[in-house]
Amino acid sequence: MKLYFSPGACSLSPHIVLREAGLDFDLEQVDLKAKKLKKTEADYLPINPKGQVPVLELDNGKRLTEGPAIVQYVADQKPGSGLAPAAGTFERYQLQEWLNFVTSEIHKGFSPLFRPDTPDDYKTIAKANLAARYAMLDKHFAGNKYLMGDQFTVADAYLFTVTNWNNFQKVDIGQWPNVKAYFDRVAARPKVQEALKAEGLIK
Ligand SMILES: N[C@@H](CCC(=O)N[C@@H](CS)C(=O)NCC(=O)O)C(=O)O
Repeated sequence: MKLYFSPGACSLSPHIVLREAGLDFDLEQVDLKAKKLKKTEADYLPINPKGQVPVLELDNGKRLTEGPAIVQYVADQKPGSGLAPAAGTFERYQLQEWLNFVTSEIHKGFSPLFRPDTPDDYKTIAKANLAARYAMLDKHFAGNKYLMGDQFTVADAYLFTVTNWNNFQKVDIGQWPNVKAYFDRVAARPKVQEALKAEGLIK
């Protein structure tokens, strides 16, 4: 398997999940601005016409895009890992509920903040929207170790990845103490540390 990624981008989520699942995989870095592979400078759009990471390429050449789909595929390769509840169970839909929340309310809530052409007034609104989401999550983490309770799942890899972007936006997550404790708890996981090191995000 091969994961197309860009350091610190949302592709960090499937990167963490691949390591947590203990699967063999290669990493291929993408230059998202140039839409080229970093190593060979080959065009990236034939690989993913969306021009985005992540892409998971299977050994048979098939490709999967969209982070929430990729992390579930990876988790299902290791059913005993606890990374996702079994397909068809109510708990699996609860996992999808969280993945959808993270993707639509948090991940895409951040996107305008990273665009140089977003008007400052809109950035203020986007930051307020995100703050409201994190205030809700702070209440959740007052009584839960992870999104799904006691068990670390793929939804945590995703929420950790996007919550890390607060650093780039100079937003102090210490204002939500339970979110901060959750973030530190996930960051301390050995496989998360490995992924952060492999992407050059920590030494
Ligand atoms: N809906 C996609 C969004 C992926 C996405 O937003 N990727 C960003 C990095 S976090 C990207 O590749 N941006 C470059 C671009 O859109 O040109 C998913 O959930 O996987």
